[in-house]
Amino acid sequence: MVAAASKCRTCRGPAIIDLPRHNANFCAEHFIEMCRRQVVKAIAQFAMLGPDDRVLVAVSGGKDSLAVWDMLIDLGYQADGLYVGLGIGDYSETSGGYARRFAIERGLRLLEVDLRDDYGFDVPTAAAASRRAPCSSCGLTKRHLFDKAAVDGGYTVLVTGHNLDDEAAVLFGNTLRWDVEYLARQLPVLEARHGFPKKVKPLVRLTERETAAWCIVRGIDYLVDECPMASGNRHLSYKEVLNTIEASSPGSKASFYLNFVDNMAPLLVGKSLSDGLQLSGCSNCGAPTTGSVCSFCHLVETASSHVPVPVELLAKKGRGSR
Ligand code: Q46
Ligand code: ZN
Ligand code: ZN
Repeated sequence: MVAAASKCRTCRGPAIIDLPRHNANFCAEHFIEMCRRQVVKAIAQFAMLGPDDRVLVAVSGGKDSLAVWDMLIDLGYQADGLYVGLGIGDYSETSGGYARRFAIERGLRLLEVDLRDDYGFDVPTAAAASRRAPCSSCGLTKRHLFDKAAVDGGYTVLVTGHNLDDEAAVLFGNTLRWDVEYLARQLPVLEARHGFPKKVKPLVRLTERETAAWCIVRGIDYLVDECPMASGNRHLSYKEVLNTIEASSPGSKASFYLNFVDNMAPLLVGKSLSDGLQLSGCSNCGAPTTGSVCSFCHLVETASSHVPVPVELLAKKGRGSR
């Protein structure tokens, strides 16, 4: 991770990580301090959380969601976790184990929803039944279940572990298409509206390499494997492109995303068509929707009556899209 003789920028002790975008190396203690500083800065800059908020963290068992949960607890917030079992074969079995162990070891509360047990289908079956890309059915499902758990549980904020690499890759895709609708909504905070909870992304100032290093230094065991249905996901190739640019020009990724948020996003306020949409309650589940039945209830109806599809059948098709 770092050259043997490198010294920490803060204390001049032996460094454990080099961060070219900060033109600095850090020891474990001061790396943790730097991460905390970045998260505190993001929370303050975008008014993400207050001391009285009841926080629900969407937890997958991967590094980002466990890191953000750990950081919020470390910073003194009251935060429960939510794990959604997506039924993606062994991947889901294993990821659930990491989330549960993390919660048990720290005495934290983890809510769980299981797609197959609670709704009678899983992500591979939903993808096949609806003829949608796996990540599209999965994303729709997660958004619905996260929102529902937050609202039903009386949580005031829903936290996700999206990091700088995730947000920069999504921004890159939206910019390639000049998709103003998505660009106008690509903010680290979405306020509560129309029955949706407030949603925040406290890790937007940290890269995925940094969240992985946070987990290693803090002794957090996380699922390293990629989801088997992620192959072909366009955002993975956008991340590669951005990493190539970052390697020759450190700091590009952060300025691409953070300067968008500071300089460009304010110009897009009010440009999202969805801001003006009239939403009513889904006639089946009550969730906010533009039609009479929400997309999730449509998906439940189609997928729960479909013969179960094993993950192996779809995993290699690489039709992912988030
Ligand atoms: S879990 Fe779901 Fe991701 Fe797997 S199917 Fe795609 S969206 S890649 S974060
Ligand atoms: Zn140090
Ligand atoms: Zn519904």
